Amino acid sequence: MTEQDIQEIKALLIAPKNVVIIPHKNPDGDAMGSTLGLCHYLIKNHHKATVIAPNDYPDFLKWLPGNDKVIIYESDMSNAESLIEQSHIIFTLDFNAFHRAGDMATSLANSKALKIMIDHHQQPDAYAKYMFSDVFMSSTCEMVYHFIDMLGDTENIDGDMATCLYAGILTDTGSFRFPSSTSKTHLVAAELINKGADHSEIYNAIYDTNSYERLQLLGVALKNLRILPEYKTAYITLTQEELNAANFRKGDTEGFVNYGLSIKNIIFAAIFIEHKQEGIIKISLRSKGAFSVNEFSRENFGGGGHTNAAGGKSDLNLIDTVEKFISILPRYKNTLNS
Ligand SMILES: [Mn+2]
Repeated sequence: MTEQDIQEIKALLIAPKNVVIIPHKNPDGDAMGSTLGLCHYLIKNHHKATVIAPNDYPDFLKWLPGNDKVIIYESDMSNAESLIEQSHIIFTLDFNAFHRAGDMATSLANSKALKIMIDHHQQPDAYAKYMFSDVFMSSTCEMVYHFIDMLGDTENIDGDMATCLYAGILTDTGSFRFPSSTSKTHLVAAELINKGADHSEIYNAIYDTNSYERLQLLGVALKNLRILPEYKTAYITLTQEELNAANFRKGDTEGFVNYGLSIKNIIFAAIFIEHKQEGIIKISLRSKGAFSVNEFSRENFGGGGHTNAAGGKSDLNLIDTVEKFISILPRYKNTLNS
């Protein structure tokens, strides 16, 4: 984002605008934190701003300030469509390709509204008039802070904004432990605490929310965990039956994949989750160091993300998906062992 861009955006935001802010499908903490944080900021600056999420998100994010005003596209389509229709500006946050907005993709593509992207994923599409894209950023929430900073307006960040932005930084950095979490990230987090984010309360609200069923499901996942030492790889499977038996709720499997990575000498972890209704296997991939799960997913499982965290999917059944996964590992053996 150039100085020229910033000046143009500033000029654009002088008069009240209708603004729609979109997170990616299956929104996570960073997606909801960044969209809600920006939404509070724009409303405070007299714009009419609304967050429209493509679909619903887990309960552990529903305490975020402003959550009650979020519109879920899937269940409130006509309202969402008319807001998109009337919007002057559309912000797309924490994603960079329309298809990541699920069923909203077509409406976004057809909309004449000016588009601004704030995102830290790789290989952004060129749909936005203004692009703030930086793969070295810890989180989109950190970028929203920098965006407000570039507008010269951090003094207007209040407790609600700070809480939303802090929540997304916390979740996207794995509580500040991923390499993407820099000294700058910590400085932003410190600023957000100064502005009213209660770091301890936010942590509890997000992470100390286990249900008994989720812990039982975690037990099943850990029992299903397999390791392939020659590839420094660990993977977990969960069948639809196992999910049903544990009374699975959206978000329950969040973070399970990371247990594989916590094993000594394992640098690549995967989880394969059966979704009978959609007829697919959802895949989450994590790595440590230089091994790029973004590339691995792009090459084999039609997904992508970041170097150390990516998603993907498979149309094969669960057993065949795992078989495919194991069969392609030899191609990566050198990289995994370097
Ligand atoms: Mn993110």
